[in-house]
Amino acid sequence: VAEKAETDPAIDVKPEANPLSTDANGIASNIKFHDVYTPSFSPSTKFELKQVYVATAESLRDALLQRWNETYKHFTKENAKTIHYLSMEFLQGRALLNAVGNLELKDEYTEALHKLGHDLEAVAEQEPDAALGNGGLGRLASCFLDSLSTLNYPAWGYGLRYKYGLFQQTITTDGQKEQCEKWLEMGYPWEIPRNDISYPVKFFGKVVDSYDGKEWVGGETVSAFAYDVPIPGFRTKNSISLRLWSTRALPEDFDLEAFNAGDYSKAGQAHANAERICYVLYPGDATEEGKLLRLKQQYTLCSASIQDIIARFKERSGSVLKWDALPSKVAIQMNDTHPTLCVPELLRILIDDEGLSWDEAWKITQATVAYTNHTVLPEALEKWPLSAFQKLLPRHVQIIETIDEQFMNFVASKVEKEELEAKIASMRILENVDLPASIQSLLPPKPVVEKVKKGLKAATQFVGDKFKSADKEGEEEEGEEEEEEEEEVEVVPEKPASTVRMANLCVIAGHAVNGVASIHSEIVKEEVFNDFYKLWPEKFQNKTNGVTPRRWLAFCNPELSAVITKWLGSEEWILDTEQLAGLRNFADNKELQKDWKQAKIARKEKLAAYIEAKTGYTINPDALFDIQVKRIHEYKRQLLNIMGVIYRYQKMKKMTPKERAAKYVPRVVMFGGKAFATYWQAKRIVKLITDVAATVNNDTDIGDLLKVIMVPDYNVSVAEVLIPASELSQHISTAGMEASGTSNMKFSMNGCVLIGTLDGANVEIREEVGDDNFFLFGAYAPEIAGLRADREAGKFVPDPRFEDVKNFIRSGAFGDYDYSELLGALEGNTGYGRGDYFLVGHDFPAYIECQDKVDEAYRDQEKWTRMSIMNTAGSFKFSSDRTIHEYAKEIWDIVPSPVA
Ligand code: T68
Repeated sequence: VAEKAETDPAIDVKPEANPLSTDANGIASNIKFHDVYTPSFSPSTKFELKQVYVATAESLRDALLQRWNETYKHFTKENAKTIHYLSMEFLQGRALLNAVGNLELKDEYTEALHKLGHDLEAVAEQEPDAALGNGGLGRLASCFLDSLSTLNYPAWGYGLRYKYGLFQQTITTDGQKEQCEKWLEMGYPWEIPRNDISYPVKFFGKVVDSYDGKEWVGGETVSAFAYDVPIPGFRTKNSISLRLWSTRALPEDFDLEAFNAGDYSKAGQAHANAERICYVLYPGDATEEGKLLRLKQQYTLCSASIQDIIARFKERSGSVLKWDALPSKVAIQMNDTHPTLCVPELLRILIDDEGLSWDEAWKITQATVAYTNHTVLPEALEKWPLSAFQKLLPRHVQIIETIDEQFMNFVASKVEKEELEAKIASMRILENVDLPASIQSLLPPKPVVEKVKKGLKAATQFVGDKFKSADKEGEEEEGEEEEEEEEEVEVVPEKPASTVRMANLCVIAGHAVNGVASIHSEIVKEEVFNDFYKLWPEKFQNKTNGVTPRRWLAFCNPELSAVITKWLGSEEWILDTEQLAGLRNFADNKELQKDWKQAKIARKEKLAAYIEAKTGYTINPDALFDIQVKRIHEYKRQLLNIMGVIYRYQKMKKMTPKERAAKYVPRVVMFGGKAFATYWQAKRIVKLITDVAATVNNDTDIGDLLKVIMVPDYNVSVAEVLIPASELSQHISTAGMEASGTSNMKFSMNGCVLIGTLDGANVEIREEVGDDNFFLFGAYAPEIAGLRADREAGKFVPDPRFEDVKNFIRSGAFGDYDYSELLGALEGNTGYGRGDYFLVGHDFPAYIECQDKVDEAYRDQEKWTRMSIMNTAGSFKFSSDRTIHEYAKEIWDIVPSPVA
């Protein structure tokens, strides 16, 4: 130890509990205290990065806990209306630098760790990402929590504590490989298990009539336990909580008898069943088992959260419990349809457990819940097979049937009799389910149905018995002659599977429905939910997404932040992003431009080092850094990007070195993103990117002029390295298909110029930063349907340059992998996934021409830097603080409640 003391400064620091210290000495001893007295590792004289990370996180947690406790006490005392944000996904990323940043203790922690012989950034890198989400939807939920806490709103986040988050991606010569992600391996020092908070969550069983209503009996019950992750606000004492549920069976469910008899699997069956629920984010749902598991997950989130919300409401109500006051105290936001079950669950508890009437319970539920839609892709609008639902949640099915019937009655009171059947078919919750008699009787009498020829299938699924009787009537009216020609059969219509349409339930039950960018909200009103919009225009709103400027600018890009603060004169922009617009005044200022470029190059150098470490490729920090990061999906069109790269490469190869250098600026095209494990087309795109990279990056003719990088395992913390270093970023989805996008906002905030289609939030970003500072190309949303129709009619003539690129890939220029399935999807005339549904071929010429303009603009560095400044300046609207204020005022009706 004595020997170590000379080299290890940590030895000099005495372990001492200083949970609230804000000076470096006190913090250092507190970190040491945790290393010694709340250890996670064996005692040792070594105080290495992993140990330091955990002890530092625990020290920060002390400070957060104090804030959390005070905030909780304060909210309880004030009993103000609270928003409960329910989401199956939260993409929190790392917590350490966010916590020191939000607590404004970065310098103090840097110094404290220095005293302990460590570097804050290196320590922070030990933390695994909490990747409890797929992409934009999950990250949005995390940004919202940051803003809710910062803006002092009374709020809770509710989610699931998946043991394994989104898979870890490795990139090999075969493309993407998935491995289990293990964020809990070292424990998770940020969470606080609340051993006193658990709720029973029940599945299966049956419903019986009881003397005062319905009773759900039998079945199996698991317990959902609460784990709280503190969410610190910036420049406030408020700290809210993300409550994550983890499922376990109770000790009494362990079958000791079976165990002693040697039947271990039977003994632990209940435990295994319970724990399986929270094993992985997004279990594959291709099988019946998978569907059931996913539905169990959704119900666990909803049931535990609703019980928790109600327990708190009761506790705060004391002796004056008034259920009709619930909506004045509780708002619930459903992040997409995944938490839809909170609607029937709230109804069930109010009716079955609390004894309210249907009408009272329905009124309260409607006034409490609201729904955000994040997608217009039909395959992403959730539908559950009614059979699985019935098995798992029999009482909820009854409740949904009642909502469905009441809704149909409502529709009947609003629409013409003639259109009733069609409207009901498109809008009701249950699909392919016979109409209840009460609704049948409202339909106009069926016209006489023509005789049906043998083998002909019924056109509609909703006729059931009526079909047969109508058929018989027809028989009487028609003559013998026809009878001879057409052999009559009794038609039993083939019934497609009955499903529960979650989005319809959300729209019917919610008091507000919102899209996430202006163009998307219009599509929601005019297309996806048009019938509902006509019924309830007042329900539909837009809430353009936003991102937290703390994590996504102030903390991840300290260099640029310092420049912004210097030129704006204060740090106020971190809380009030509108001040960023002030940068416009200096956009032409040479001094600012110099500062700006220096900040950018610093981040580019960091990224270059990162890329080298992760991929082995060396990239030139002076090249144009061009980045596309997002989930790999055909509609996001990474394929368009890589085909553009191939086109560029082909052209370069045909030029002399001199011509090449004159036409092109050196460019590094980077991709990042994960493909869902069974989404083969997406995986082929990853494979193509890696193949192109292997060829282009090793081509000595090309050198630094073009490099292609597939950054492995893209996640929140990788985004924090990529985004600040980017100069051009690609948001090139088929118009009308990307609901919003949020990385576009982060890039723009970090002074990156966007190339994109007029889709999602691109539309609004372009409005704010100005047409000159955005590279626009491609078809517009209203043109898409016509273009697809043209294609189906065989009218599309592909650009020869597009054909060349396809042929080049087919020629084996990038290896011998068979890309015919990938390229085949770009051909033919029709069909989803075929006939180039995503219009890559249509937009290709405009895209490559637009990319030429990018090169030209980049050559003029002064102009480019100005564009970059104008992007940051114009990004002020895209703070999640603005978004949250809008939700608070226009949907949730909540007000800030800061701790004094
Ligand atoms: C994204 N949606 C939108 N969905 O694609 C994106 N889906 O345009 C938008 O900016 C973002 O939401 C935030 O509003 C998603 O990320 C999913 O991840 C998802 C998960 C499960 C099922 C369906």
